[in-house]
Amino acid sequence: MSRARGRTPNILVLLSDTHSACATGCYGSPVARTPNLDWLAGEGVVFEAAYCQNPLCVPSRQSLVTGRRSFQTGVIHNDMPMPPLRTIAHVLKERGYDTAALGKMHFIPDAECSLGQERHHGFDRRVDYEEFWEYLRKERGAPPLPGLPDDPWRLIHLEKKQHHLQAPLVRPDPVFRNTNHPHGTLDFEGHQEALVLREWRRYLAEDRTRPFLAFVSFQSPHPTFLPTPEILAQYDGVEFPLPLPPDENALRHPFLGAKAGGAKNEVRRACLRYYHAFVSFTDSCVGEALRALEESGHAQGTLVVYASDHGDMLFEHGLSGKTVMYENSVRVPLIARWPGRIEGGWRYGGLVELLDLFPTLCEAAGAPIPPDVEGRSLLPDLAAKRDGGKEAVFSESYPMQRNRWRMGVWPHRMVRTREWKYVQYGPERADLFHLIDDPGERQNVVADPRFAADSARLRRMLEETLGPLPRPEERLVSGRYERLLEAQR
Ligand SMILES: [Ca+2]
Repeated sequence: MSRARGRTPNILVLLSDTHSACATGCYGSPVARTPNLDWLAGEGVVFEAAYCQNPLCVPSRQSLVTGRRSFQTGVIHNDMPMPPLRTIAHVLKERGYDTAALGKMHFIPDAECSLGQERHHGFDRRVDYEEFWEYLRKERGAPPLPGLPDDPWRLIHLEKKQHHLQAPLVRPDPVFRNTNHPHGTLDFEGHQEALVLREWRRYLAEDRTRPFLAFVSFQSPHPTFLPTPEILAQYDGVEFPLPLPPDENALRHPFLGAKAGGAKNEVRRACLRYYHAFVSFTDSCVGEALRALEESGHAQGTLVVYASDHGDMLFEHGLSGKTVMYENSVRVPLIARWPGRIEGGWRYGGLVELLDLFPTLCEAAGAPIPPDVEGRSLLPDLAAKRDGGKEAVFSESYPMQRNRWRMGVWPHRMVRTREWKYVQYGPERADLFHLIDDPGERQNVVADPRFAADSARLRRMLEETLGPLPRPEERLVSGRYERLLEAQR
């Protein structure tokens, strides 16, 4: 699309955390109430098959903002600092953009490398954990936390401090008494989203001659699940069917089996209720952000994208949480709306990856696409209303030190084509699912000699894109960072 056809657009990226595509009305969920995302979907384009590059918070986000895969950013798990790579904000700033990242970006500070000086990564404006902590203390009366510094440059597990600060404001549900996550209710004002949306309205109200790139980024629906009481009440009486019990493949799986099963059905049902209510909370925040955009008069000239960093298993295959390559964990919602430039109200069935957003936003802004980014711009397909997509999409996951006992030491790598999903767990184990005949991923056919050629072809595709199987990740973690972690124990 040539820029001559319109003004340089504003760009709003609405990002959530842990929102599985399957838990969205416009993705066919029979129970999720997501009226604002459904509205956006009706106005824009819904990507049916969008995949994150690493189903874990920090690596997924750093991949999205740099347009590179995890093995290229080197940020392969949550405790790793963001290296000084160029982000989409650096590139668009050179094109004349005002850049802001309001809310959770999950840049881990590299205390030794940057001495705390670089937390912006190209964004002119940041509202981050330290602003939220100050907000909780000064405006919500959260008590100080002895033993935890206010300086985020001295903390690695930023969310942990947030949960501690929020705890006195939370009303936990007794059903979760004996679980790791005491899900419950929390009023809107106790959420990071309250501050982020307030700052977003302020940002929109400022006089600005330059176009903006703004990330408005929500912590929800990441656990702990803390919907407001009003939104939780919308799910009163809703029946949440439990997924099928884990299949043979999952139970016997050397890396997933130990994680399968566990929670009581009563707790699972309550978890699903709280999760979906928290998704509805996210949806209401999306609605509020879009209303603010509309009221500012900018909506017509703004490209809006909604995405999430990864999903959640929601007890499919007996699993909860993320980091695995099943659909609930790696497939994410992705919706784009650009009034007047992209025809709305249709669904894009082709395979796409979150790292395609980097070149897409560059092209929309009229900025040159850096030659070394991995993704492919979606704009030509969107402009032509053409359902293209990639031959294959990829995701990586590197078991962290603390879950090695069940996930092994080797990287888990996925390639997905229209027909197949192949997951490699180091040199010794792989899963192969035929997604057309087996969309639930319950028949692992990797040992079936009829599909040996398919397995070999998919393994080659993995190596061509992600390189040869790397050594266990312990050798990829820098000694510098290990020492920092050690100092905090
Ligand atoms: Ca996340």
